[in-house]
Amino acid sequence: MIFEIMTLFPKMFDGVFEESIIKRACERGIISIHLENIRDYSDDPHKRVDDYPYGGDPGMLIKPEPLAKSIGAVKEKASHLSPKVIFLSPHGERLKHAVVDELAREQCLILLCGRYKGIDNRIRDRYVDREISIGDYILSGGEIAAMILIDAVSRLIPGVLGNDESAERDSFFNGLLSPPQYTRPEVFEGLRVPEVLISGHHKKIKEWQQQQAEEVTRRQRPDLWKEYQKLMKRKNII
Ligand code: 4F9
Repeated sequence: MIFEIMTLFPKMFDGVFEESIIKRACERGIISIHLENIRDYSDDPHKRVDDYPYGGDPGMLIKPEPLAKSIGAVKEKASHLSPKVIFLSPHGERLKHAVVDELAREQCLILLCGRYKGIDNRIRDRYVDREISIGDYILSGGEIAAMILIDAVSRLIPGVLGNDESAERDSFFNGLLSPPQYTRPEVFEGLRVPEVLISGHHKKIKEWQQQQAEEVTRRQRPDLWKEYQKLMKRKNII
């Protein structure tokens, strides 16, 4: 998977992908992350990329020309990978496991990070394939949302996680939150690790974990629980 990040602030990405799982995936060539500075595509003598909105609203917008040029250049470079243009924006559909899973099947994602008050809407209309939000709040720009998307998507690409880290046991993978986990010591501040986990009885442990996962999901995320129940009903019918 190639991630192409289009941003006015490439320095924000310094260090973020240089640790742990993402770093290893880059080194192994399973993913690569490229940065493009939108400002480099400005024809303006002062490299200006923003302008006032028509209609007199306060704030500034990113001009369409440097955006179109930068997206065009990257699309051409990656044309053999059928790149998808993703715009990180609070107007988009919410990023959740199912969306992450779909994106992980692509070969190249162009991540467009907006700044100021947004982008000229013609870019949305002409170039954006999918608009994605990480939640109902305003960030200073799309950069941090892009980092989150890259991290979550990368984890679902085959080979990125080692066996010990495998995604199948993560929350959301099977539609449930993961069950509680414990490590040594067996008693901590008077609290014991649930007996079943030290029993060595694998079938019982599995059953307990499934029951706990269902319980935690029902209590903490009734919305997910409803979806899970629907999914189970559908599976029983088939
Ligand atoms: C992007 C907010 C994705 C939530 C982009 C300001 C944003 C955002 N999810 N906020 N620019």
